[in-house]
Amino acid sequence: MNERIYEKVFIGGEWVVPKGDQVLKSIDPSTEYVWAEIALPGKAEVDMAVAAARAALRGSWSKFSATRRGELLAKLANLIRRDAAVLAELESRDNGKPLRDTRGEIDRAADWITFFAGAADKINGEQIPYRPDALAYTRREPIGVVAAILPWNSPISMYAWKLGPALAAGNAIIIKPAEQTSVTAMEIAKLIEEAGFPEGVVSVLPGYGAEVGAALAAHPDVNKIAFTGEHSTAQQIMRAAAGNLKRCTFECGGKSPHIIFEDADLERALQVAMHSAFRSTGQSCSLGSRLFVQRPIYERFQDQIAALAGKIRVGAPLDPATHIGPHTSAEQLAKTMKFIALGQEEGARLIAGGGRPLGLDRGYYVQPTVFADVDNRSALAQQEVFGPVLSMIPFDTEEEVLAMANDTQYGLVAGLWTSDVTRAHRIAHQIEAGLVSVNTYRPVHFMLPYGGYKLSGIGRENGLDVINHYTEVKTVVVNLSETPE
Ligand code: TXE
Repeated sequence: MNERIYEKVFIGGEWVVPKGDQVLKSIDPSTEYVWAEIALPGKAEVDMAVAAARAALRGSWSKFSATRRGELLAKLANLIRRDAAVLAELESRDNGKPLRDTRGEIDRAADWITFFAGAADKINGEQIPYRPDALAYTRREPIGVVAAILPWNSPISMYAWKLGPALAAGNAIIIKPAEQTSVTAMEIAKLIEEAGFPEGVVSVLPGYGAEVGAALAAHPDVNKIAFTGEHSTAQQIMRAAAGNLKRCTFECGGKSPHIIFEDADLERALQVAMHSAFRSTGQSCSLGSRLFVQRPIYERFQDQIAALAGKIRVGAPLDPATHIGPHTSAEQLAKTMKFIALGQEEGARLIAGGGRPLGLDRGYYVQPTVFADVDNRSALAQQEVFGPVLSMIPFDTEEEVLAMANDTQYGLVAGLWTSDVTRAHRIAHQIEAGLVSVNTYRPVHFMLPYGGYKLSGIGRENGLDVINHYTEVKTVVVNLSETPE
């Protein structure tokens, strides 16, 4: 029996029964049973949400002061904190992440929204010394209707990353959660209603990418798409968005290099390398999935990684002892198993995992898997697995590892461990990635701009930088002389 049924979706401040009679079935990845059903909106509901967003932008929302917008966001953040325990449990059921991870993710999502609540009334234009007899200044105006198309791997984080800056800057937003994980999006819609945002400022449209997502991407009255997902989907969205030249920001995954030099603090590097390879069952865009280790310490490191990988507890998301849960979907599990087979065909040496864990008969589980001696040009090292599969690659010199690290179509995150500060900066400057960390890995934070080079995306999220992607700059020039030109 389904435990959660949502018959209505949140559009224009109201709960609306979609015109079609289709439902979205959400599977609990630890049991493989459908556990939630959500009514599916279609083209009619997309039009309705866009019209409501436009009306809000013309009406009540445009009259809100920036400070008041911030207050509403802060209220929403507090409601998320209030309901964090329930939201975490729902997310663990829907997505498969262990409770301790979803709990942390929800707290962070509230912090993210709080940060942008504070930013709302600090979005300034500038005065420009254009001419002595003129006043020139810029205004940062909202772009308009934003459609946020979300992935399934970190549903609540991605919700917050997009909603926070969009509303702080005075836009209206339509959220389309991923079809695999829409339950918490529906729950947060209730909190948006409770916070008291004016109708139309936020609508939540669950649905399939090819239908609801594509309709939003092509809609002539949507002004911006904020997307996280696969780069080939971003390319489709870009084509669909070309009609009215929508502003687009994309965050599209990676194959990030994690580099350990022999002069590093090896104990810390080892712990962090493990965590960065297997967190979220490997379903994270920022994994340190290519682990480059300098030759003199390579063998020792390899043995330690293999031993630690074998100790990771794979299990049910709601079990507090679980380190990593199942994949979120059967498709993702199949993709991981395909890459494990491919790695072996390509001649990489399997040193840990490689199969399904014993004793877990149902659920999309897989063992944390480590391959050693991986060829950086192989498919295993070049393509995003999005599963708990680590590729270890030895190197001798700084030049060699830098060339290999940059030899990828992606460029999201990079990490390096060394005690040589000059080398650290030298590499950080040459690496083609949007976020480089030294002696830590992936410091993702609301204050720090985040996004990719190359196929990892366009634009940045987080930090005050992201506000540029949610505003249009308007230049105003006022002639102050008596003789207008
Ligand atoms: O992604 P999709 P999928 C990578 C990861 C994963 C792979 C496939 O490697 O294995 O992508 O995942 C919506 N128009 N990442 O297939 O399809 C879709 O409904 C508009 C990395 O799930 O890109 C969902 O809401 N929207 C990533 C969202 O796009 C469309 C996180 C993402 O789904 C659409 C997720 C269309 N034509 C996957 N087609 C990261 N960067 O963290 C789909 N969608």
